[in-house]
Amino acid sequence: STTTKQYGVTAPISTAGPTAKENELNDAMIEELRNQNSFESESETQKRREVLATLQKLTEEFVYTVSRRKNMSEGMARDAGGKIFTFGSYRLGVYGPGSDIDTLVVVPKHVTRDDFFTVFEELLRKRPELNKIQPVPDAFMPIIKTVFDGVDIDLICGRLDIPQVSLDLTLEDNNLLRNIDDRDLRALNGTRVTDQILQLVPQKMVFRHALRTIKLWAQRRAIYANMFGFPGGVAWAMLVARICQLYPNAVGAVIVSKFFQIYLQWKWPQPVLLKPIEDGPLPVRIWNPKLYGQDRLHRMPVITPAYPSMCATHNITASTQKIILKEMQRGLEIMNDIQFGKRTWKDLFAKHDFFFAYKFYLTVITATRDSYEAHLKWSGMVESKLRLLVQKLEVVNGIVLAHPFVKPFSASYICDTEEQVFKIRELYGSLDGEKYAKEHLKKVDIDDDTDMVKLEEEVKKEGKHLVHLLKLYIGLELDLKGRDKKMDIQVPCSDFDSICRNWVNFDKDVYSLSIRHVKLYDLPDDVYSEDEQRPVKKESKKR
Ligand code: 3AT
Ligand code: MN
Ligand code: MN
Repeated sequence: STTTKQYGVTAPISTAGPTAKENELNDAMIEELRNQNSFESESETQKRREVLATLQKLTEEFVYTVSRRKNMSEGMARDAGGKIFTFGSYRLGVYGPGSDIDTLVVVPKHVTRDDFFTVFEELLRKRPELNKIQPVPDAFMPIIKTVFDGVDIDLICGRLDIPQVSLDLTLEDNNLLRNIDDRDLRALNGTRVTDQILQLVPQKMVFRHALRTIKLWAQRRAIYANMFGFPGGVAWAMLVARICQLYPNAVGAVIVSKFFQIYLQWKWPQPVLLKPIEDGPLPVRIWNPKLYGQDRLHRMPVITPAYPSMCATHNITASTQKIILKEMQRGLEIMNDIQFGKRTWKDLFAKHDFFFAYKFYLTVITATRDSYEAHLKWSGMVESKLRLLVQKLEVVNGIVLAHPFVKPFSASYICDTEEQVFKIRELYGSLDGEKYAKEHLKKVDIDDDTDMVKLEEEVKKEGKHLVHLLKLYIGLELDLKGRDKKMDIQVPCSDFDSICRNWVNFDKDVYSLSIRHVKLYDLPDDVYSEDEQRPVKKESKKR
């Protein structure tokens, strides 16, 4: 079945169907996705469906219970309904063995978020299938994280200004957004955006295959991370969806190839849109570079299709844009070679070379002498600000590129003395620090199951000190020609330091932050995987 219908804001570039060769290429792509463990088994998917059916029942019980408590009649309480929706990779159909299910619980107006974190939470806790539960009610996106019957489930709540939420409700209607608060608006947004994306692509299966390939490529190349200035899952999905609109009858492999071609030629900052930006009933801001100076600064805007439209890529900086385009160039070259049989899909998914690529790195180190929970808050806050440091660095004379790495590393140590605490905070992030820790400190591995209370008590009883550390890396490409081989990063670093120290809970006796240079050959071993050979300095030939 071919289509000539227009999807999106322009006519398609080509409505041609696949050639025999393109079908072959596509089969090879899907085969490689299989080899890379991108798909899960049918039985695991069946399990997800069962869990979702249970959660739907629990949602109805939740709404019923709250309704009864608020003196509704039996019949009215039943009719109040309640419905779950999904978003994220599960909804898009690009989930793999490790994916969670992002689930939105939609409730009528007499059920509150408070009820969600009390009544619904209680209902969950009563279930024998519940393996883990971690409610986070005070976050920007209030959430209950659970593992239910072995499946990771993220649950958020969205409350509508309607008396009943029936099973046939959809979230398309913009008027549903009237009279709800910002948190509810944000909660509904995830599902509204994913539903729209799926509606706006001509062939869902083609879109899914292409998106799986692009996601895996972006993850392996370390350019998948909204927080650090790269596109996140929703942005990558929209970028792929736009290419699907332009080639409505192409197979996934062709979409991937056109993806690289088109975005390399794109006249950035022209926005990527899946449909014309809609006006709506709320007094909220819609992305509009003509009206808002902030929106004009977006370098590679990718705009969400659901009202109120927003830019999903506002975090991209001058440096991360260069890195993304460089990776796309590499992608394009590999695609050409794949077509000529000179390389294979596996090559597209090769691991990044971040810890080989630069002569100089900066490492940002956070340390906490308090609970692990406090450390997660402090380091999480610093992580979320890292791209501000990148933006300050990339405008320094002599710095061509400031490349943030998308994955933090962490470790916790038991120190015998105050001096050791001081020392590891100074040296962590470098090869020397790694050696020091190995020789003098006791490393503790902390995960979800660690009994932190017990651990902290033991350390205290022995008169020792527990310190939690986290390190982030920024690769620096320098151009010091014609300069006196000096560049001043004092100002950006101290600015960043001040921003972080402004954190509401900051306490200098508990938390620390430092930024240090590390040369390529002084990087610690733990940034390399076992199958990687760390770079070795060639002996300089002295005459
Ligand atoms: P996985 O297959 O689960 O790894 P995903 O695309 O589903 O990929 P997530 O589950 O992390 O990724 O996120 C799903 C959506 O939830 C994406 C984003 O719209 C929203 N989201 C994720 N993390 C946050 C956050 N910290 N704050 C607000 N929204 C978030
Ligand atoms: Mn997810
Ligand atoms: Mn999630």
